[in-house]
Amino acid sequence: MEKLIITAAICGAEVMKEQNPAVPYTVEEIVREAKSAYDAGAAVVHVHVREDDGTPTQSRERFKVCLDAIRKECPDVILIPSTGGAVGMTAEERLQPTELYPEMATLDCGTCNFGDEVFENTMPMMRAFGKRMIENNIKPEYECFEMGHLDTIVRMAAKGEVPGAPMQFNFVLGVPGCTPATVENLVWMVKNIPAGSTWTATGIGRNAFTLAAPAIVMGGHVRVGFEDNLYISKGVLAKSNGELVEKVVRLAKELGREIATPEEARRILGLKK
Ligand code: KMH
Ligand code: ZN
Repeated sequence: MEKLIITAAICGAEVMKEQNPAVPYTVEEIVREAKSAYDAGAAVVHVHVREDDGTPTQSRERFKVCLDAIRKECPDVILIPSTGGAVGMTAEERLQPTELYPEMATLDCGTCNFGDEVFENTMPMMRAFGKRMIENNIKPEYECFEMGHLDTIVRMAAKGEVPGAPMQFNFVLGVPGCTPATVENLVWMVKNIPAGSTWTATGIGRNAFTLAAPAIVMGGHVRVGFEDNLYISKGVLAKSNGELVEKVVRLAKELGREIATPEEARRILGLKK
């Protein structure tokens, strides 16, 4: 089995300091959280950015400042900026980080309920995102919140509308209104990816670690972080993203899976850099 790639989703667009004071907004705070995760064993950081007051933004300039600042502290880390942004943003707004030519970026694979809101990813939007990533030579991390998202994106890849093999999927399970974070659902997802693909499991909220454990055993990879879960254990807020990554490292050690360095992760994901 390949070594385990741990991704840290350090801030997201929705969670706020009122929920956990360690949620980062400023450039300095974003770097602090990325470094805590990297030092703990994360090879990948999934990046959203905020204004200093916490407002989510997809500003190309803000992304550039944050990505450059993270790279200074974590020189070889794989950075996956978000093109999902926050619910309600336009496609053009969301695509801004792709103008910075990151080696990877997320590509969300369909419209879905997102709590009380609707996260819109229409077919024309996804074609535009796929075209941009093909043109800018960016490897997508295909975010699937629903079983149907997986079917959709595999068909789009077969038509050449989005980048194809080897595909990297992130199964984000447990968002209220989307596919629940059960082992059964994870197994269904994994059974339906094209041969040669890689995949990561992200369990939302209390499912963060209960989905991480089967992913470790099944040969997948794991994402944790404040974007997905604010607690280290029931009722106890995590002090940092690093603390969440450390818990995955402990689980992996107990289950006999080694942790991938960024260099090893690039090879596993088929990245050229
Ligand atoms: N903030 C969510 C609505 C992504 O990064 O690509 C979408 C999201 C997905 O976080
Ligand atoms: Zn995200």
